[in-house]
Amino acid sequence: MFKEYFEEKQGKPLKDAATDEVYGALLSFVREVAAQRGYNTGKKKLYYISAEFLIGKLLSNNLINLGIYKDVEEELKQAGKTLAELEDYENEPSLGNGGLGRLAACFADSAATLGLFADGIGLNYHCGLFRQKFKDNCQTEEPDFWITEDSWLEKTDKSYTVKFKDFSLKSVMYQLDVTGYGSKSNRLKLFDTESVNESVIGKGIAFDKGDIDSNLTLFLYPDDSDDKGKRLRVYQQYFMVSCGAQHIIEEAVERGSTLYDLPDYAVVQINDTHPAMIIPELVRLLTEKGIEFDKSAEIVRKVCAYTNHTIMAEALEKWPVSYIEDTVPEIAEIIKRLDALIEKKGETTKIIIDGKVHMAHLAIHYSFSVNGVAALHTEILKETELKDFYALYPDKFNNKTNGITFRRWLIEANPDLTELIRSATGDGFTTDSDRLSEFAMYKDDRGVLSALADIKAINKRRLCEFMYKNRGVSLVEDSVFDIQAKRLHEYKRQQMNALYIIQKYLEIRQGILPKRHLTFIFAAKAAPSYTAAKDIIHLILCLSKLIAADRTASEYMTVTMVENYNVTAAERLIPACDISEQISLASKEASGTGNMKFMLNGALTLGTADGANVEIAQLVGRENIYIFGKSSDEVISLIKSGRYNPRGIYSKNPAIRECVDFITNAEMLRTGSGEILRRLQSDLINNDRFMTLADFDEYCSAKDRAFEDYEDREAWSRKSLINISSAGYFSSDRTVAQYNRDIWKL
Ligand code: 26Q
Repeated sequence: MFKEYFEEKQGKPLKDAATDEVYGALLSFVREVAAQRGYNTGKKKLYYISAEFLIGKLLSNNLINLGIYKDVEEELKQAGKTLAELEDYENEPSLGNGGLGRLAACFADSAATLGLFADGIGLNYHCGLFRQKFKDNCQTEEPDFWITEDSWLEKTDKSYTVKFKDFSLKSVMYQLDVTGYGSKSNRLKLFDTESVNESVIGKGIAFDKGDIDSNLTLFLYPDDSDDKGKRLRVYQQYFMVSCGAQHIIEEAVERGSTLYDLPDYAVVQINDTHPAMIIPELVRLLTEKGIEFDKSAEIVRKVCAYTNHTIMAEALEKWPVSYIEDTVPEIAEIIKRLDALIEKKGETTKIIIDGKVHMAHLAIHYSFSVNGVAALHTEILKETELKDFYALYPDKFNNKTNGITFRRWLIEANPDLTELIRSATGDGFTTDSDRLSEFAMYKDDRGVLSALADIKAINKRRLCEFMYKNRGVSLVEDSVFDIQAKRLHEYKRQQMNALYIIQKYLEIRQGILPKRHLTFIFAAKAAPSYTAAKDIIHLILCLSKLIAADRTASEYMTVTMVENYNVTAAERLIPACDISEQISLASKEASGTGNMKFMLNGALTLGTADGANVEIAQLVGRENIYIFGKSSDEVISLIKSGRYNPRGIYSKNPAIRECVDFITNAEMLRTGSGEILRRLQSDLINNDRFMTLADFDEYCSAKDRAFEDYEDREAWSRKSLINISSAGYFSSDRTVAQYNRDIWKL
């Protein structure tokens, strides 16, 4: 079908066409197929509002969801072309930082697949998150201009005026189709400004943060630790929620709402606090339509639901009232009135405390649902972080354990594994993830177990090719692949993994050799202003270089780091992984979703009892996972006691001391920057906020045990198979169905 479409449209044979021509035509073809399928409709609509949608490349995903992947692949092949070259040609949209943005993308896929009437609402960042480059063993940042002429984005004629204190901006609404797997589509609506101007970008990702007209939709705020640009973030947030709220009200009225009955027409899921200003903005718009203030607040509370993704105090947004006053004074006034309206249980549950607006407090008071993203996380919220709110509103709190879409993370990323499962159990698991459990029947089938090992080997080879292109490094295919891929953050403890590598290296130099070559792969971006995170990247890159230069050691181990980790890289890394590193300090990782992707692709988890790791462990059983380290209860009380003393551990434990000292030895100082390495080392000894040294011994034994177990190849394949067959629970179809059943009620 595509061949005919192409030749009619372009007036030339498909086989003579250049990549950009084929890509452009395939894009319009897919759009038309999606449009023919139609869009979900209904009375009540979900608006999933999020500052991030980390959607990944869309070509293959859409072809799979529309059921035309194989046909198009075949037609291209006949014309001497491959889908792979078109995939390479496509740019990856750069609209998210990490887990929270990727979750929004998985939910969009699942909502469409389940036939739910739902839009995503967000911003159209022109350069999105920065592109990461390594220079002198350090991260540098460049703008990522991802939007090209042929793009999935479609410009609409919808436009809203957003009024700030001293000026107004006109918005432009772009949209893209969110295809469902064998179902109708929904839309992702991304707002942009008319006045955005890419030429204001200077060196690297520098730009004038005050020039709101031209910069509002240039970049996705890249971190949760940068002080500069906070005001810009407030402008971005208000612009997003104002466009979103105007659009929601307009659509509800079109569908017949009187606005008094808005909760029958719209439900707004607020993805973390970044869009929480939609609450006062909706109140503002309702009062503008003549509904009295208290009534408006009551309506809004019945429309909004809030998801919390973190308990890290520094990531909980608190804006000085003055920032909001300087940006949109009217919204500051409304927030004050909303604060005055609530029934308070003392100081801690106020919205404005010491001149700062606690966005989470605003979201909790004016939502009908508050959810955490994994069982442990929700319990911690109720018992510690949001205790006073839980006492006030016990019925609002609920858990929705995260999930991932199997279309992208299994069918697209791992076609060979998909085929194996399909041939063993039939097709059912693609739409009913629970049926993945049927694959467990083959846990003692030697043919299936060895097929599974072969598939892992094929995926490793593909990753080797990718890494050669990405970094120019040659990896050893017949090696254990140990991977830590996630944003760089101290609490995620990439530094603990690095310390283990130092320990292994020292062992090898003493002649204690591993049974097989070990490959340690990192993939992570650090927020540009997050010094400690960048220091850890420097440590990893220095180790990588030092070990590669050591003739003997490099026969037994390789350390490498992916440059510019993104969804595309994840799709290569995850299917090739043997050991999935999920080693955050217990209680700090709300859920994690990478952990689920690795599990689904047959990796074994080496992790702490944190986030969704706890649920993974329950599902696979102790013998199929490597759990180590302090429990979240132990961590929480140790933090409370103020008694954690890393220097004590460092002085008493010679093995740990040797590894920590290594960081600044002569060979490291020859490889890297003394200033950075000393700073990092001193932080580990004197501060170690995330208790790396406390968990280090247990981490090393668990990891050594995993490497040893790997040598029983059949037993390892069995563990791998059990991980895959237990992953059905982590389908985002399940998560989204639960959101709908308990919260959205569409
Ligand atoms: C906050 C204030 C100012 C500027 C930026 C931010 C900011 C930006 C992004 C704060 C947080 C984020 C991103 C958070 C995130 O990705 N959280 C992850 O969400 C996943 C999905 O629920 C979880 O699986 C992860 O555990 C959680 O870390």
